[in-house]
Amino acid sequence: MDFLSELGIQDSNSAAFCGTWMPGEGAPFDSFSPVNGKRIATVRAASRSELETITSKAHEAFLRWREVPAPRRGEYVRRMGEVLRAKKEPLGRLVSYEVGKILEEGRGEIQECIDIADFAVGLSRQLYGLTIASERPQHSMRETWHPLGAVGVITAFNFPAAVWAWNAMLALVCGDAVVWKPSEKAPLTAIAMTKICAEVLAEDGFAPLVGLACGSNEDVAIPMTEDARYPLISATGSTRMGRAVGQVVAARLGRCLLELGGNNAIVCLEDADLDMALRAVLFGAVGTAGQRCTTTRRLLVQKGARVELERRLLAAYDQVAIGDPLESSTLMGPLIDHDAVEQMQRALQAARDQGGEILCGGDVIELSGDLAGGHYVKPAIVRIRHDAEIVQHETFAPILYVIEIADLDEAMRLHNSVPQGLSSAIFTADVRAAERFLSAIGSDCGIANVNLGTSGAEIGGAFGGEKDTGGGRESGSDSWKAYMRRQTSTINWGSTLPLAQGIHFGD
Ligand code: UN1
Repeated sequence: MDFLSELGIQDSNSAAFCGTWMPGEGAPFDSFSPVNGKRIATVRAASRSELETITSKAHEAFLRWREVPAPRRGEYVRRMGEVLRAKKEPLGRLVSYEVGKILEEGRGEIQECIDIADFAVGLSRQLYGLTIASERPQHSMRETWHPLGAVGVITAFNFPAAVWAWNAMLALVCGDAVVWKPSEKAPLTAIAMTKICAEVLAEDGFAPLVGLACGSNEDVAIPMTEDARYPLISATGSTRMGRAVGQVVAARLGRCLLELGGNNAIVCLEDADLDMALRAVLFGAVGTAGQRCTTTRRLLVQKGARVELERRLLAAYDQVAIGDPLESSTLMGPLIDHDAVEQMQRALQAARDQGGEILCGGDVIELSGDLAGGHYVKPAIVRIRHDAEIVQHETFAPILYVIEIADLDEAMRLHNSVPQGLSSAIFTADVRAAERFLSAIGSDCGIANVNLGTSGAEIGGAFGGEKDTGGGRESGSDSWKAYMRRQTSTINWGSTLPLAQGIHFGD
């Protein structure tokens, strides 16, 4: 476990950072590895009063930070990206060991942090506003973007570094502070990331800009969402959690950026390249053990391709090496915990009860030796009717529902008939079908791809989805606008005072 010491993780660690590490007065808890169920280290949670200090220090730091020119803020983020590059390997290993994704994906997750840091550096010189033609003579109008304040970032276990980085790197160049409430299932990755990024900011007294408060919902998440010193709460997790956060933040007229559940489908038409479709479905459904919000959960396959694609999928699933995520030959590591295994079993039972046929997998696997006590399962393929109720739900596990469709019309209707709207994809060689899938009458998701899968988005695009997915957009494109406040200014450089809309008032 050299990576733990390389990242400064000790046997007992504070998860309360306000520019300096605080005692961590909340109830201590352990971070367990899903690889073998073993305790990795103890974490001392942030108490409610520590959160108060973290919030006020972040806010104070923000008041100074907002005056630093944006390109200079970008310079700090550039240096964070450099340290992340240097620490990519131990960080990737920690992600892999703490949440169970395979090392290749753990490394990919840190690469995603580096990529967004690079993006944010460029952005720091491109926080463009507008100039607008005024209807009044000798007037000019413009729109500028200003820093917002401290952003509360609540993240899930499955992307324990990258989702924070999407938020933090943009927020920092936008002139904001960030206070992070990570998942209690992945606190060590959060501690390591905070240590690395705070060090870059510390030289100039800006370390409180990256506050960390890992603790219970009562002590941390709820007070953060209620606190007007957080003009923006960015939350990633279940739709249930997002609904609760959204209501509390809306009640105080704060802003929310929500990234919630997905129920992502790949549509595969008869004219598709089945080799490509196969690989995309495999990565989308089995990658990260089905624990991405972008995981492929439904395969809507046209009648003429179903038998062949099922055959190839069954052969491919049979070859999936399940085991230690840190071993290079492994393709699928464990689920995050015992609860996740149980939820998968419950979903499979519901699928059976609703007429689904389990084509393969679903079994719980007890591995021995170093992996005894880990939460391993076999990925499942279930052939099912689309009107089975279970298909409406996101189960955070590797279950792929295969649904036969007659044509593109039926595919699109069924595709959009679930409450969630995150990611989607179509495999076809027909440009008309592809464009229709991407059109206003096509996929209703925030992400819609052609001839590639539902997961593994690049950071350059805006990431997020519609309906029960929450409507937020993070990461690339113009997502940065969520982290700033917009100001419209009209400047009168003449010596009369004409009113807009041609109104005469007392003259
Ligand atoms: C998530 O699962 O919360 O597109 C994020 C993807 C990754 C991000 C997933 N880049 O699959």
